[in-house]
Amino acid sequence: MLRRYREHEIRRVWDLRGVWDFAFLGDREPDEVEVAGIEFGDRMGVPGCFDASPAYAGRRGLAAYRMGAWVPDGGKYRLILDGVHHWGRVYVNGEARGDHVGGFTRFGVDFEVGGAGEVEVAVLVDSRFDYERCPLHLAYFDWYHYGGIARGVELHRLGEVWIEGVRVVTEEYGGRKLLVVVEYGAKEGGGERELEVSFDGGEVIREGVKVSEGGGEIRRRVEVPEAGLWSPEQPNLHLVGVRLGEDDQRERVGIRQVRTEGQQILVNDEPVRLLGVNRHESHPQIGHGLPASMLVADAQLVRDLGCNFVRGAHYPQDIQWLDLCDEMGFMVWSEVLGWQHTAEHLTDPHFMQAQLTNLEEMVAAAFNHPSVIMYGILNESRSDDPDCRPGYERLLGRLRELDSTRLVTYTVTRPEKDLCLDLVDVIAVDCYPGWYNERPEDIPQYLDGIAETIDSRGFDDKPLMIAEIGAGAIWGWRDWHAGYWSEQYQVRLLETEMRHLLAEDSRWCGMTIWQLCDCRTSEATGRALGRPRNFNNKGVVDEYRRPKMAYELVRSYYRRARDASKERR
Ligand code: ADA
Repeated sequence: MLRRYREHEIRRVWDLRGVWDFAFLGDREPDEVEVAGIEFGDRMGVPGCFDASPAYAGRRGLAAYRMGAWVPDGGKYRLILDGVHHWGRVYVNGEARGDHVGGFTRFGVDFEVGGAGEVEVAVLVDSRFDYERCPLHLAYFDWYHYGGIARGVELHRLGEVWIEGVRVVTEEYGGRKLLVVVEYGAKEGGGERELEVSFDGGEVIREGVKVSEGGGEIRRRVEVPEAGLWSPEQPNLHLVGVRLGEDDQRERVGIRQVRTEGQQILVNDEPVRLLGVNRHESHPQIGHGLPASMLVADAQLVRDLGCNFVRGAHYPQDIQWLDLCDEMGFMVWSEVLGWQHTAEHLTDPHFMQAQLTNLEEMVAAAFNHPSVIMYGILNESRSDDPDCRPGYERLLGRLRELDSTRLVTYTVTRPEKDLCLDLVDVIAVDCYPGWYNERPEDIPQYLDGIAETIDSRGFDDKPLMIAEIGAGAIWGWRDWHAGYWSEQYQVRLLETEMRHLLAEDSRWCGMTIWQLCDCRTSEATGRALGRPRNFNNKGVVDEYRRPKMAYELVRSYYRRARDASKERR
């Protein structure tokens, strides 16, 4: 999807972004809609979010998108959609081809055509909250769930045998030993195809392989002694190319190892201190579908702030964003969609299945991105409730099964009674001292108290970080009282917190400020009343990325901390 490198040199791919036909259908049920009967009286940009446009601002409901795609010959095709908010059903020539739940992950639908011509692609998009249909997006979450086709759409021509995906695993970073796993699909089996693997353009494997009917997996080991390693300071990247018969795929990868040792996180055996921000992928005029220019602008802000770490809160972020993180040397926490769930959800098989699918889709997208060093689940859910523990075990266990090369974590809000800390590699605490609780002057003791609690519970052998901390400030609101919502109060809290958490001898291995940018939040009354302007105002820049007073403060603390760790090396 408009990556920073060409994913295919042989496979034919058509970019379907542009202006599509659009109809807002409101409260209609998707099962009752006849696609052929829809009157497409309007148009909408793809990617984009219809409710971020003035004409449909704030409207939730069912919407329909349509476009005509040209196919040059008969055969098998795949439509790939990178983000449909938040439930979607895809039709090709009037026939439903597949549904998808959850807005922030890729899915595809396959179809066959008899010959060259135009095919009608239609997508029903539902942004209403409906637990039965889509338990991943719920009304009470603290962000605005925009609706629409928010990320790119592509059409791929597939042959008799096609590559489903390529995963490149660093097996031994010192020896530059890689495992290349090629998943493929095949209409028929028994045939032989040529497999070619290249590294930075140079052939490393060429051989014949038998393909199995329906598909299968090919695993090959390669050694690339000359390759540079990926690290936050030197983010070297390499292109791994795979050709299987008439199909091909390229992946841009980094060779590195992530692990923990005692209280430290190590990248290539070097301790790293995480200096980060939480990032929502949201903009009031664009919704969730940020164009390349905005992604780059956000990445430049992260770099300018001196950060080396970003938490993708609270869902898998755009693949193009991960590409930027890879090349700019940011470490990333990639998170499964979720927010403050209780046992009611975690014991519900319907919810758990949706979580597992979302998790699998996230891992598939993140796998070859060296920037992603850890995965997170279930933001601020009830990990202190014994009824929730099986859910945590299941999701974290599945993450480890799918990808054992990364760390796993979740955010802890009740450190004294949390019941799942043994399941994670990194203990990550969310707290808002001086904002929701405690007095500003008590912040250092409060933070020390959390660390002592964790350690005294026997987890002093694990890295401990702050995943969220911060304060709200309305851009431009400066006041002699320097109280709540003023830019000065945000500065006061962040300064106290950063000074303490980033101290040389700190127990904390990192921190992520809540948050990089202000973001629109849920329209639900309870939430709106506690959030001036209906925004979560804890950004160090506002929703238009205009800096608040806190920006300079954060920048100076993070830059100093980075310089200090460079000196130590
Ligand atoms: C929580 C949550 C964030 C945000 C934050 C806040 O920690 O994870 O999404 O809601 O609180 O602003 O209070």
